[in-house]
Amino acid sequence: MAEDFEAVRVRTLFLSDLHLGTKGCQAASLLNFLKHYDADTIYLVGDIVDGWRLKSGWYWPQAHNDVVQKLLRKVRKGTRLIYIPGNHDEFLRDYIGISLGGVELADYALHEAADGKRYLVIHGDQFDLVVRHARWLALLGDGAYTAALFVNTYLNIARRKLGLTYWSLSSWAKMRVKNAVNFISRFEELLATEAKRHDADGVICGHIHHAAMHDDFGVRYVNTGDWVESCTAIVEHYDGTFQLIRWTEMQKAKQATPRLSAPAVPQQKAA
Ligand SMILES: [Mn+2]
Repeated sequence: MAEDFEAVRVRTLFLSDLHLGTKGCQAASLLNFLKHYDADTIYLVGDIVDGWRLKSGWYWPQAHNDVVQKLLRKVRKGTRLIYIPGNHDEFLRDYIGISLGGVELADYALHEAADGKRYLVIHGDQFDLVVRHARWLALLGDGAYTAALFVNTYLNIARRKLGLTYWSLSSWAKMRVKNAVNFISRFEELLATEAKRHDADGVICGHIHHAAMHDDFGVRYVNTGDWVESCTAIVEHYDGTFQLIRWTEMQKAKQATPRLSAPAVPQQKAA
């Protein structure tokens, strides 16, 4: 179908935390965004399909299907699609390293930007346990940190096998508003440290539903946000610059500014 706009082409598009399969997913908005942006490479940075929610009751409206179809259509047209599963689509972690219908599945990726900078691309849930227990883990040292990462993975698998709902970081953070700020900053610092461990210039992650882009911890920290509340995405332009897109706000701003080519509205005379 012909649209009345031309899609913006970018080098890379990063999306995470779509939570398709839940009522919270803003699929219509996301579909609209995907119509406006085309990319050479798309990274899906986890929690794309919410397997935990789907298990407890099927919710899959047409709009969610449309999003999947739109992404696959881009793949058919030549976009490289890399899917890095998160904790809510952890069932896909069993398929890591293989390609499903042109979609590459990976645990994490190292993205090289146009300017040669390297970014670790990872969902981020791997660090939940460490984020929550940072204080005593720091006291126990390096071994405890590695052990916590290991335990985190197996704890989640065990919870899944037992049919328990996944512990959600974002809802936890919201319940304790006072702690949320500390929590976010601890998460950011940990992910920045992980980027350094990979000799990368930065990290691109999701998970905490809090879009951001800064250099507060010595390397670039980029968080893609989510499509449940904030409707955010990260794009890399052809010159290697990154942009945080807040789609809802961008759409509102566009509506507020009349287009130059728009026909003049005849002035209505008062009756
Ligand atoms: Mn997550």
